[in-house]
Amino acid sequence: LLRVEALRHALEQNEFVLHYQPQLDLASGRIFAAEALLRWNHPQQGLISPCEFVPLAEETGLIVEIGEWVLDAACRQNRAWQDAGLPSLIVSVNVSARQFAEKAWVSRVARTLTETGLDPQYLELELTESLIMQDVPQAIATMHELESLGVRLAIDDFGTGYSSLSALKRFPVSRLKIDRSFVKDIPDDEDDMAITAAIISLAQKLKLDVIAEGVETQEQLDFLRDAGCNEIQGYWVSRPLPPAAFVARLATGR
Ligand code: G
Ligand code: G
Ligand code: MN
Ligand code: NA
Repeated sequence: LLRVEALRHALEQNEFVLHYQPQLDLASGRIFAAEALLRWNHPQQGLISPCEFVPLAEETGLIVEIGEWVLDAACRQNRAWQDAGLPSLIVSVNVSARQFAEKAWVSRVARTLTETGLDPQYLELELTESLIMQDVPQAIATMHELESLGVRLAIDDFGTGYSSLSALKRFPVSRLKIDRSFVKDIPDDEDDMAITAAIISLAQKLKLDVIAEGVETQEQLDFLRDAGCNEIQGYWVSRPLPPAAFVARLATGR
């Protein structure tokens, strides 16, 4: 049984690590961004998926501290890659509702950018639709504060929540991430294909970037490209990779 003390211990012992999943721009054929994904490198059990500990961290509120660690580590890593002469990338970080609701969060983001020396345009924060919908006016206010810092905002798991299209227009976000549940059954499920194409066209009309998640096959990629989606994330490009493997992948040029 996982206890919160074990998670706190993991944080103190620096046992959390980030893996990076590349995002491919189909027009240029380049990896232009990466999503930072948390793992627990347990001394006995090895790598543990966030599905196994993020829920407890959310329940107990420890996700706030873990999230601060994630933000700091991702910004630090991205800056280190730039200092090493790698092409500049956007790194996106998942934000939990508890973290987003913290009073001091925006100033914490600002401080992390200053401390790590990362140019804010290379940080993207992924907010889920359900996080935003918990308190729309508050979320919009916080999003505007984050926008003023110069960071990018994305809506994660787009299509699975209940954000109305009129609300979407008021969110200062730069891109939508199409949830992988819609991508998974392309090209077999006509409804999922219709929904995916509709999200892509909505994004285009609102002048937002749009990325499809969970792309695993050439057929899915072909459908998405034909529908006008130029950004791809998923096993077809790469699994999430430890930093060294991610850099090796970047060095291949695509
Ligand atoms: O990478 P993976 O399958 O293991 O991620 C599983 C889930 O954990 C995803 O829903 C992802 O959004 C979430 N997750 C991964 N990293 C983080 C993180 O740094 N913070 C939060 N809050 N959730 C994360
Ligand atoms: O909720 P979020 O979108 O942050 O979750 C990202 C999760 O999706 C990570 O756990 C990651 O490992 C997983 N993932 C990434 N690409 C694929 C894919 O192509 N197929 C499947 N099944 N899972 C993926
Ligand atoms: Mn995500
Ligand atoms: Na997602």
